[in-house]
Parts: sequence; structure tokens; C-alpha cells
Amino acid sequence: MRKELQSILTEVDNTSKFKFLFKKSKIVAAIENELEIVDKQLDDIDQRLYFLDQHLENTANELSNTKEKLSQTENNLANTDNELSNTKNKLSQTENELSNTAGKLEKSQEELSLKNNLLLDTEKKLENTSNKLKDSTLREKLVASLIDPNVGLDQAGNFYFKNKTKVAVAGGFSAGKSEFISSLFKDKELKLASSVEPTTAIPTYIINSDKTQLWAKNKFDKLIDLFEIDEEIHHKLTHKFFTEFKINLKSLVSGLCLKTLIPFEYLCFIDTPGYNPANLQGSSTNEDMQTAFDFIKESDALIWVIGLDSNGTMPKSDLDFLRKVLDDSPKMPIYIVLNKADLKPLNIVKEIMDEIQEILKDDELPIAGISAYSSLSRKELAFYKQSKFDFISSLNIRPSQRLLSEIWGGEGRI
Ligand SMILES: Nc1nc2c(ncn2[C@@H]2O[C@H](COP(=O)(O)OP(=O)(O)O)[C@@H](O)[C@H]2O)c(=O)[nH]1
Ligand SMILES: [Mg+2]
Repeated sequence: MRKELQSILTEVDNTSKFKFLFKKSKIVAAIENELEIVDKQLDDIDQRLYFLDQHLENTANELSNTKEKLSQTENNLANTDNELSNTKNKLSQTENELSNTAGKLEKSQEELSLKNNLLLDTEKKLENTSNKLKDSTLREKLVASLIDPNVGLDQAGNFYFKNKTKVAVAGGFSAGKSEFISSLFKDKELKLASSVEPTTAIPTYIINSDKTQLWAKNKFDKLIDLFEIDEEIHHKLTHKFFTEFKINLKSLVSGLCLKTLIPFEYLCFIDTPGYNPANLQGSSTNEDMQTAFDFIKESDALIWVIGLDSNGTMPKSDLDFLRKVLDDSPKMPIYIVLNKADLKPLNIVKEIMDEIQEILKDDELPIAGISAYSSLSRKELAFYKQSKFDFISSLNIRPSQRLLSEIWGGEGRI
């Protein structure tokens, strides 16, 4: 526009040169005025342009800054991503290492447990060997003292049977005869050995004494103090011991005598070898019956034990046996112990007791009483006529000087 006005001004100038009658000064002034306005506007525009430029530049700067920050942030993000991925890798590595270590630990534990078992096995074997060695030493000592005619006390030794009333404890094999006698001991730890076969059982005589002693009578009629051989011998002379070392004790020893504290000063209990009733497996021979019978004949009273585990009544063979005893010794006091009464309900035990009492009455077999008893718990659950304690106590009086010479020889002293 400014150019147009300038050209107009130049035109006017030129025109005035041709001496036209023209109000030149007025026109020029107007144009110049216009020019001034236009110049001002132009200046304004320039200034605005300048501002705009500056604003643009600022915005461009800010944009560039923002871009830079964005790029930095992007970089940072990428770094963080990398770090994250690194950390993940490390974590996974650590997890693997941990799992490996756990596996190794498990293996080590297994190996340790195997080694431990091996150690226990070895210890057991060692203990067995050591026990065997000890047992074998015991065997040698035992056999040596039993077969030497010069070892042991003569019959006139320590024990006196002359003031004792002999009470035979008899009954079927495994009825609990030994356990019954053991239940009378003051010392609850002390027990008569439980034999596995009737043929291996040796008659054992039990008498009262302050000091516990175990004596064996050998085939030379000498008495051997078994506790002198080994203080724990009564725990060691088990069925296993005899079978393992192939010792037939019965062929070396004719009887055992256990002295221990019992509340019956004048009694000598005889733990007789049992016999198997004819209807049971491994039934006994007439010889077994005869052996039991001979011991009873020797005695002043008889306690007949019936095991309630295998019996619900009085076995016929028992009745026959008792009949034979009474035929031979009509005055023999007979007391019946229904042992292992803890194995049946009390009402059943009482029913069995009533039935047995009826049977004996019908068979005209006089008895001194019946006791339903548990030798294991030392408890009497019921009785007929009199308790077992009353019966035994009634026998516990100083008898006339009857000798046990038939069994122990000499003067009735051992
Ligand atoms: N539950 C129970 N078992 C008994 C009782 N008396 C003995 N026994 C068990 O019966 C088995 C034979 O006993 P034992 O005295 O050796 O019989 P024995 O052959 O007549 O001398 C053993 O295992 C005893 O523990 C008792 O009163 N109750
Ligand atoms: Mg026995």
C-alpha cells in the first residue's frame, strides 16, 4: 500500500512537472498524511510481527525443551525397563540358584538320613554282637557251674523246707500259674519266667525271704547260686536264650528255688510244669500229666489255675485230673483260680464261676473256694466261699516238721 501511495506521490510530482494547474500541495499533504498513517500501521504491524516472531521463537524453544524432556523421559523409561528386565533376570537366576540349593539340601538330608539309618543298624548289630558275646559268656559260666560235680552247696545248705506247707500251683499250660505266683511277690519287678513249651519247664519252689535269691539244683544234688553267676540271670534265662544256645536246662537242673519276699512265711509254693489239655495243639503226653500229678501228690494243698482267655468253663480234662487227685489224696484242699478275669466282662466272669461251681457240685468234687482273679493287675474280681487271700492265709501256719526230702534229698534242708 505504501508502495502504491509512494507511486501516486511520484505521479503527482511528475504531473506537477508538466505544469498542470493542480492543487498540488493539498494533494501531497493528504497523501503524505495517508503515508504517515500507513507508516504507523506498518510500524504496528512490524512490531506485532516482531512480537509474534518472539512468541513463536519462545514456543519453538518450549517445544524443543519439552521434546528434550520427553526424550529424556523416554530414555529414563527405557533405562528403567532395562533395569527391570535385569532385575527380573537376576531374580530368576536367584530363584534357580535357590531351587538348586534346595535340591542339594534335600539330597544331603536324604544322604544324612541314610547314613543315620546305617549308623543305627550298625549300632544295633554291635549291640546284638555284644549281647551275644555276653550271653555266650553267661552260657559258658552257667553250664560250667552246672556240670561240675565240685561246684555248689551240698543239700544241707541254706534253705529249710521243714517248716513249710507246700502249695502246688497247677493247671493247663499257659493258664497263668507262674504269673499267679509272681502276683504274690512284694517285688513287683520280679517275675517267674514264662516258658514256651511245657517240656522245657522246670519245677520252681518259691519261699519267703528278705533277700531275693535264685538257686538251681544240679544233677549232682548240689545247689548253685545263680545270682552269683549273673545278678540279672532271671531276666536272661528266657526261652530264646535256651533255644539259641541249644541248652536243655531240664537236663542240667532238676529244680529251681526262688527266695523272695512274700507275705506267707510258712508256705512253699511250687510252680509245676503245666500240661496241654488233650484237645489243644501239641497235646501233652501221659508223661506230662504224670509229672504234674507227682508234684501235686508231694504237696499239702493245690491251687488249680484256669485261664479265662481260652476257657469259658471248666475243661473236661481238668475235671478228670482233679478227680484223680482227690481219689489219690481225698483230704487235699483244692482252690480254683479263674485267672485272666480282666479279659472278660464281670457279669460273664460271674456266670462262668457259678457254672463251674455247679459242675463241681454235680461231680461231687469238694473245693475250698473259687476266685475270679487277674494276676496281671493283682485284683480279685469275685469269689465263691472264700477269697484267695483267705484260703492261702488259712494254710500259712507252721506245719508239722514234714521234710521235702523226696525232692530235695538230704535232711529236708537245701
Ligand atoms: N490278661 C492277662 N494275662 C495273663 C494273666 N496271667 C497270665 N497272663 C499271661 O498269660 C501267659 C501265660 O502266663 P504264664 O504265667 O507263663 O502261664 P503258665 O504256663 O501257666 O505258667 C503270659 O503271657 C501271661 O502274661 C492275667 O491275669 N491277665
Ligand atoms: Mg509257668
